[in-house]
Amino acid sequence: MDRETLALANRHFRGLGGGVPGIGQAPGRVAFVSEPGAFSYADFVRGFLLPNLPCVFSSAFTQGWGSRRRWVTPAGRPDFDHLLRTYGDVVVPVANCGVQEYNSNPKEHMPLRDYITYWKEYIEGGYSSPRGCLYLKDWHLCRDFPVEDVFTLPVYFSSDWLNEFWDALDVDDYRFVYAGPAGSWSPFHADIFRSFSWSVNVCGRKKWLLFPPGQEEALRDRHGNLPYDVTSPALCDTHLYPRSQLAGPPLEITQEAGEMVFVPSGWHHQVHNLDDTISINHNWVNGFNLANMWRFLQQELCAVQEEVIMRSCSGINFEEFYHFLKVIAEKRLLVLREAAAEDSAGLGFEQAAFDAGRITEVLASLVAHPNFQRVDTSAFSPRPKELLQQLREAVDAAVAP
Ligand SMILES: O=C(O)CCC(=O)C(=O)O
Ligand SMILES: [Fe+2]
Repeated sequence: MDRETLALANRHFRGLGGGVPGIGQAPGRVAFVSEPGAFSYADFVRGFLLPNLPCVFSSAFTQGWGSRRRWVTPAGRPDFDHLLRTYGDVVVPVANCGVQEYNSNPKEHMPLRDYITYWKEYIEGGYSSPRGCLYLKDWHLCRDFPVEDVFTLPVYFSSDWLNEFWDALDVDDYRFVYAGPAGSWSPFHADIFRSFSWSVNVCGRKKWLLFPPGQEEALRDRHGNLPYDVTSPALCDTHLYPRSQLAGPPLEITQEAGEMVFVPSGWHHQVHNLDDTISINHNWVNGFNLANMWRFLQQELCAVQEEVIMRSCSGINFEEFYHFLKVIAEKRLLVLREAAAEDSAGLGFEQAAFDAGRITEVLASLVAHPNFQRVDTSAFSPRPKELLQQLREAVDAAVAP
């Protein structure tokens, strides 16, 4: 991050005064970025991260990726033989698109070999099977095969605290492979913790339906529940969905092979595979959407009232959120104190200053939260208020002329 972008980003968040950005008027269409050489990280911050708007990057951005070379036949179809040879024994999660379980699909686990056998039979059966339409989702390929040359992380997505945090703990990640036949789909949702996501089609095409934050409120049914399928004719039934007429149409994207979609924070979406498709999808959080994550966790707490239940709903409680902030904060403090020349994302001193500033704001709010004040922090190292103090000093020093 350069100094000018840092100043712009700081002004943006100061202007919000701790609030979360609205997006104002939703754009009529999604921007397309065609030229890697003519589009910098600063352009991405200015055009998409700060205003929280989606965009599509052309396939030129993923030209050299190992997965695009090796997982795809010359005809542009999934190379089942290669995938079988390389990953056939790996056990992968598979969702059944035909069965609704709350607003999602039940999952089972099977070796990739069995999934590919199913997939081939599904194609031979004219895209139909007595087993229904099965969709391989959320396969942690990078966790299973850390050294494979599958993709090159684009610089735009390189400030990725969720994966930085999990990598530091060596436990988990939010890096996924999806693979499924034409017709497989992901029900209407917003991403975990209001994270951003990026998604690249290794082969095949996807249709995305995207709704800006807040639009989903008009799509709730009369019980307040969000729809499972926004294309369902039931949404026209004003008795069932009293406010659906107020919702604008979704922004539509047809994502071609090799193209990369940026999904901003808190945008609800539904995704349909138009061909036999393999994609790489990551969820990521950083200084630009940290306040959205924090607001989401507080809303979850209001919804469930019990922190223990909260953990089972969103997968994280306030104590763990503190731990997440602490791990990232300490790494940024190292950069700012010049003990380390670069942060792990390689985005430099200004990025570390920006990150520390964003953590300071959210940590101050966490420390002041009554539920966090009930947590016994006496054994935490550093204590939350000490960390806050260290961050404030480092941020002040970083902006000093
Ligand atoms: O590709 C899909 O089926 C879903 C992708 C998605 O929801 C995401 O990347 O956020
Ligand atoms: Fe998603």
